[in-house]
Amino acid sequence: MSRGLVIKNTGSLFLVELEDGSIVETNLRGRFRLKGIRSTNPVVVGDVVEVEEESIVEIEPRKNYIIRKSSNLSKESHILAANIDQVFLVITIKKPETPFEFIDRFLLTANAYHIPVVIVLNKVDILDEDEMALADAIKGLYQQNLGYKVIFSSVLTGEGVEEVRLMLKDKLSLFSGNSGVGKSSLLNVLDPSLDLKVGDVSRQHQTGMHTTTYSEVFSIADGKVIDSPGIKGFGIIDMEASDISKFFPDIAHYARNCRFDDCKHINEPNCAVLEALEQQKIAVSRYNSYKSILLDLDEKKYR
Ligand SMILES: Nc1nc2c(ncn2[C@@H]2O[C@H](COP(=O)(O)OP(=O)(O)O)[C@@H](O)[C@H]2O)c(=O)[nH]1
Ligand SMILES: [Mg+2]
Ligand SMILES: [Zn+2]
Repeated sequence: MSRGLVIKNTGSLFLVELEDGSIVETNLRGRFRLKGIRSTNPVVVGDVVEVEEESIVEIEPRKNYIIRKSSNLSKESHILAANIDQVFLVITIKKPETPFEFIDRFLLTANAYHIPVVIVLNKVDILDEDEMALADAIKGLYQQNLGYKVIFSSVLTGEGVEEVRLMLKDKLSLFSGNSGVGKSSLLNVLDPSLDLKVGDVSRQHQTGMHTTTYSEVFSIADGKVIDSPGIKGFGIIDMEASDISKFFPDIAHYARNCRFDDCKHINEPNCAVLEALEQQKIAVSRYNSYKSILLDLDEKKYR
């Protein structure tokens, strides 16, 4: 039996990179299939598996995984990838502008999934002075206040690229972010042999709306990166209102002092969060994201 990492899944076949570096094509053994895992796909990229005679006979417990709900109707979920060490959230101030709410929703979900996030603020080469000041403020908020590493980068000048490269070493990483922020461009400068398509047309569009595009693990800069067309951001997973403030550490910090234990920090009396907001101890953008996510939840509940 040998141990390996699932690097690609195309339907019923799984490519597994064994510990000696060789890559084998495997399938799932019959009896293993019956093990009743409630997902449309029991084995995914990022899984560490035991292989015997070209069959996957065991999956090691996952430290995390990210899912996509198959559809509103079905209760089944589709697992996109497992055992992710870190996510690089690529954002830009312009061309395109990444909304704060997108960033905060992303951080919330990653937090719930227990996946560390590194924020890469790309395209700093096109920022004027005012926009650069905004970039510094974003770094102040997310790095100094919230503890996320923030790396300024530019594919054109090479700024930040080495820093990203060093962080990839020996890890399984995911690159996320809105379309057009420069994910493929960054991966290409990190490893030109990848030759990913850059520009407006995403690979998904090229292959047509209804084709399933498969996730794949690339070896790059002494590490591994998952390229998954299905993951741009990741949706908010099912959460209770109380979970949301828990995963906003800046809000949770003050929520302890609210008068009511179940305070939602919207309009309750003696709310320590609203007080902190007024005193500018909580960033307005963060509070707005929190509120918007909370209201979305309420809407879903009453639909
Ligand atoms: N000025 C500038 N343009 C960039 C940078 N990174 C990417 N781009 C451009 O942004 C566009 C989208 O890049 P792409 O890598 O396809 O983004 P993706 O959708 O996130 O994969 C392309 O036209 C790139 O040339 C950068 O650091 N600076
Ligand atoms: Mg791309
Ligand atoms: Zn409150």
